[in-house]
Amino acid sequence: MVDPAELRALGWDDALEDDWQDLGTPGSPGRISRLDRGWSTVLTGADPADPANVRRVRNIGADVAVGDWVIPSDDGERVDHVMPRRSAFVRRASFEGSRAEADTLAANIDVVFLTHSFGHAPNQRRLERELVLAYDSGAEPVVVLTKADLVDDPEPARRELVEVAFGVPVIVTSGHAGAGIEELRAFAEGGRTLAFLGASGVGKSTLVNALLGSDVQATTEVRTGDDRGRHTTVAAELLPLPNGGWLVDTPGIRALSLWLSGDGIERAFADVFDLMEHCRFRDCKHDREPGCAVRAAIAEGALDPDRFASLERLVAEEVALEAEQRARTKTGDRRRGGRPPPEASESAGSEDADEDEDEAEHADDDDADDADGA
Ligand SMILES: Nc1nc2c(ncn2[C@@H]2O[C@H](COP(=O)(O)OP(=O)(O)OP(=O)(O)O)[C@@H](O)[C@H]2O)c(=O)[nH]1
Ligand SMILES: [Mg+2]
Ligand SMILES: [Zn+2]
Repeated sequence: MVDPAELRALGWDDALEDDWQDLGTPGSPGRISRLDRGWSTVLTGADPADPANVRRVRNIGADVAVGDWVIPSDDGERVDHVMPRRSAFVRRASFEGSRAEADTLAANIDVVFLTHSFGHAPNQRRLERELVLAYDSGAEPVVVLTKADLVDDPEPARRELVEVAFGVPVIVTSGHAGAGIEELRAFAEGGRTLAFLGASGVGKSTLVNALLGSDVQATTEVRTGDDRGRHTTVAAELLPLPNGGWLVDTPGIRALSLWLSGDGIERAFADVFDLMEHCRFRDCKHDREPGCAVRAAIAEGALDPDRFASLERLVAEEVALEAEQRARTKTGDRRRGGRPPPEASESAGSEDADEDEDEAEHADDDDADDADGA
């Protein structure tokens, strides 16, 4: 049943092949293109328009996200295996209040487009946070500025984002004017998987349609008055690009809270960590210590104090989250009767997250989008 060429066109690679061989080549691998309550749509060939390439598989109890490679049971009643992820974009689900739950927005993404609109003032703090999440996800971040047709000169806003992007490309686009589309498409070369991420109404689906060359995804006007989006896209979906490669459109997300952190903070704030190396004391708190390189850089105007405050907030958030996750792991251990905990970044709490996906998105849109950006 498994056609290797079809799987390759879906993004299957040598690493996945090795993992599958290690499992003893069970079943027929497929890739999840969308999730509905309790069900996943699994592609087994590159053309989703061909019904022979599409399976509906129950995913109750499975920790899965759009973009995942899975081995469904033959009868489609279960997901038997979720293949190891090359990357996963995981945030803390906001609807759980104080409880730490993971929400995997998409898996096996090669390039994540952090999408901002010229329709709003550039938001450096939001981008910093997105860069941390992107680095932690394992995907390569690219900053995408949309709706360039709205401004006479895109340069000032672009430069503000470049200031905190530190070498990450910042691409100016307009879905309406067709600008920057080929630059975006180039990131899919070699059959890679791209994903859009950003607030509602920034124009993600409009760019998706421009890349697909047809109006596959619905788009809706932003609200008059405040320019906020209406959460038109309600579920992530994996879509084939006409010349190879894949694209994930995602629902707009208001707030991104950190989940498991690797070295995302260190990478997104490499400039500040470099400065810290030059503080006189190894345990410098960068407050009032003599010889503090961070304070010196702020005094000289070489480091934006808001950027440093943003870093301190993210570090505090990470520390609090790690404490929560430790507490959670302990509870989980008791529940599982001493079995080893699943790898936190992939499994913790995600069953709930999947089932509550709709609520998760709606919890986000209650409040003003981009409240942090206003
Ligand atoms: N002027 C201008 N408007 C745009 C452009 N791209 C999108 N828009 C408009 O912005 C509104 C929102 O666009 P969408 O593509 O639906 O935004 P989205 O990011 O997918 O929003 P959600 O699905 O809610 O997350 C629509 O009215 C679009 O026509 C653009 O390049 N220029
Ligand atoms: Mg959309
Ligand atoms: Zn210091």
